[in-house]
Amino acid sequence: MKRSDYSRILCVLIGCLFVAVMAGCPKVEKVKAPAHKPTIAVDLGEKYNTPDGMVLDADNTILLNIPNFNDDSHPAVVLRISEDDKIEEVCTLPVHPVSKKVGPLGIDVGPDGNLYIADNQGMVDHPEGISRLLRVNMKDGKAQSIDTVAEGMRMANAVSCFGDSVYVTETSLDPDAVPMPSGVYRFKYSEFTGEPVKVAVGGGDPHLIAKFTTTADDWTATVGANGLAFDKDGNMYVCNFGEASVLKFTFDENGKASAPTVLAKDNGMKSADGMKIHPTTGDIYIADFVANAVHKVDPKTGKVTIIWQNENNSGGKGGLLDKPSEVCIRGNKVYVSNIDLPLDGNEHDAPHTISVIELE
Ligand SMILES: [Ca+2]
Ligand SMILES: [Ca+2]
Repeated sequence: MKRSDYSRILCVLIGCLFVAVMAGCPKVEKVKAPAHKPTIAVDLGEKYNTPDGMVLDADNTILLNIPNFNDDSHPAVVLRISEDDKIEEVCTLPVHPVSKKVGPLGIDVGPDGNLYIADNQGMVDHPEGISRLLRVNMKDGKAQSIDTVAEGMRMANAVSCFGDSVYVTETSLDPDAVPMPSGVYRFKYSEFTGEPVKVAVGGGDPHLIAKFTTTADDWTATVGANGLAFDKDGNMYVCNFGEASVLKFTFDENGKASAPTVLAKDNGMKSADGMKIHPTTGDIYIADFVANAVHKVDPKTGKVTIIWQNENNSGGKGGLLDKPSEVCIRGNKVYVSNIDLPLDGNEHDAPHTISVIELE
């Protein structure tokens, strides 16, 4: 036998050993195949230094919130990402009269074609309960005017339009409580007739239709309800950031939410931030801020597949994830917002990017 034949046999044996070891591992499937390596979809530059919420619009463009938390000398805006990944501004968002700042996180498009945006005032050092839900009134793809339609939340975060209502996650109802409560608000569009709907701060408001708690032994204990999505059957999924879990809620015939069940927890997830449901497969995709990862969660079994993960402080170079906070699915691609907040051992650094991962 030639020396090269021995090498080949050795490689096969090592390969078999690797497969055998992996087969004995828990059900987390760690995929780092080159096909999933993220690249840069959009290099946003300093003017758009902090990206967050995204949603696919009806014309297959992506709407993207830019809160610019990391350098707010540039105003917070909504961008549109074209099908060939070019950006244009949709509108500049109005600052809050008290804080003189605006913190747009989640965004969704209503059945009226208008944009609903969570203004998280907790992120701009005003957690006392002045967070808002903004509505950007649209016509022919252009912003016409902007209204505040609801106010009184502490940490308004994700937004999801479903049926006759818009839903908003409240990431922290009481930061001092242990375990820390958070939840989901529901506003019917029919309530938005005049003055903004005012919710009572702290959790006693009837608009709060779901509530749960978060327990963790580090800073993530103060970050509860985050990503939000509905499946085709009308079930509601909510990310519990600090517990690295996905909760599922069903509704009865009167629209009352069930108690949550835990669909998935840990299993490779270190936090659960932004979330989207794949329109054809129904799989749930999650941005994991702490792990610098994107996960796929099977909605039936709760099985977690790590689509991509890289080390902390990647900088975002070449499209590597840099504290990802949101995902958005377009065709066979998952776009990822790198919010790049200076938390959890991360530095805010250029480039400021939207990454993209190609699925099979
Ligand atoms: Ca970066
Ligand atoms: Ca960074």
